Amino acid sequence: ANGITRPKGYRVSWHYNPSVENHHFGQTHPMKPWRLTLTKSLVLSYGMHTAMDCYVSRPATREEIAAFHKDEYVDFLSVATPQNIYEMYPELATGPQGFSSHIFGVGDDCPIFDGLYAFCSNYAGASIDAARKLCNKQSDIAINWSGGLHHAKKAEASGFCYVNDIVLAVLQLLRHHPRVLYVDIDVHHGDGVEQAFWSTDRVMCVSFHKYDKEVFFPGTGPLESTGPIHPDNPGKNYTINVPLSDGIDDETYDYLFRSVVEPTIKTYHPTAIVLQCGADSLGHDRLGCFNLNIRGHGNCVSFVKSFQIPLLVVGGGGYTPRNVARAWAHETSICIGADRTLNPQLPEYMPHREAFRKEGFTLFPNLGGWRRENTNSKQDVEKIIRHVRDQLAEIRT
Ligand code: TV7
Ligand code: CA
Ligand code: ZN
Repeated sequence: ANGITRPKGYRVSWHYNPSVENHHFGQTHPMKPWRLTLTKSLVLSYGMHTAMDCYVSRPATREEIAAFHKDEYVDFLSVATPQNIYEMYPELATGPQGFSSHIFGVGDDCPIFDGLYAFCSNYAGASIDAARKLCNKQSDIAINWSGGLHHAKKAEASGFCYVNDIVLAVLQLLRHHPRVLYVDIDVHHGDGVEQAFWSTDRVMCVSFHKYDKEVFFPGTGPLESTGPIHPDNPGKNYTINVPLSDGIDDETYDYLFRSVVEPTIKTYHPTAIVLQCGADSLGHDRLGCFNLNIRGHGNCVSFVKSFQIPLLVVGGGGYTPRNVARAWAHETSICIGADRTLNPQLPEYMPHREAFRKEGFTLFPNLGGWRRENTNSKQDVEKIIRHVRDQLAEIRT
């Protein structure tokens, strides 16, 4: 009745364990698992689940997490609780306001909350499951909106990320795929993934992000950061960074995204792609500073999908929950080829409909123009495109 049908000629799978919704970083912390509840509400109310293979993902095992993370760090995550953490590390109690400690990165950004390990193993398990579906060719596009936590390091939590599900999924893909392309449209730099694959040519990392060294988190990802410098290192030139400033609009972002991603795919010939869809690059995000609309953000998904290469789609940041849900529901519809079928008016009857009242129950509120202007000049954009073109010329085989 809602006109949603399975896509013709390809398969999409959705990987999710609703237990991730039961975890909370803290009252004032910007990361709200509620955005995943709202996303699910929209996806199900639009009937999009009927067009996908839906899996309740299993938690990642200790061994799976240890494929990237250091054993001591996995041990720490699996035993730390809000009750025992100060007994184990009294130093933590004396930390300054707004701190991140040297104890595996724990602090205000990455608090120890109840059920932390269950939360981590569940979002990571969903990304690994999704990667396996692509490897065994049961899916052409696999989606995990609870994943995309791109800052986590081998033995350190960072920027709301504890376990790097993207790195774990890429390692799974590398078992079957010679070359994996990683594309990251979160407003923050994808530093954890970049660092993990810095010295290999089997993964090419491309991140678009706000860059303002020492001011905007995490402070890495300038245009010149393109991999190791040593000529013998295979990773040289296999990292692409697209540093941006405040207020970038749909048109500029779309032009840049196409101008960077198309030549990258045509040069690198990835056999699988991972797309991190952090929704903090939307206008009106609580932490972000860009001006993108839901459609502008979604155009990146449409463009990557158009290459018809096995695709893993993950979430990431996004701090205005109702808009995160709008974006990821719209992007789910793009994945199943139903974006022209969906009614832009939200379903009449759906759980949590009230959460969308402010912008008037539409999937596409106007999110542009809240930061008065786009501070990325035509010259800045052209400089980036030239730099990427020259960089790709170095690796053309
Ligand atoms: C992928 N920005 C993650 C993005 C991670 C950003 C940061 C906060 C923040 C944390 C809070 C909080 C906050 C209103 C915003 C240098 C600091 C400054 C902690 C207060 N309110 C992703 C991480 C970033 C925590 N961190 O890419 C508890 O903002 O800038 C920083 C570091 C030190 C720590 N303090 C912030 O989107 C998922 N944190 C309120 C309560
Ligand atoms: Ca990014
Ligand atoms: Zn982010």
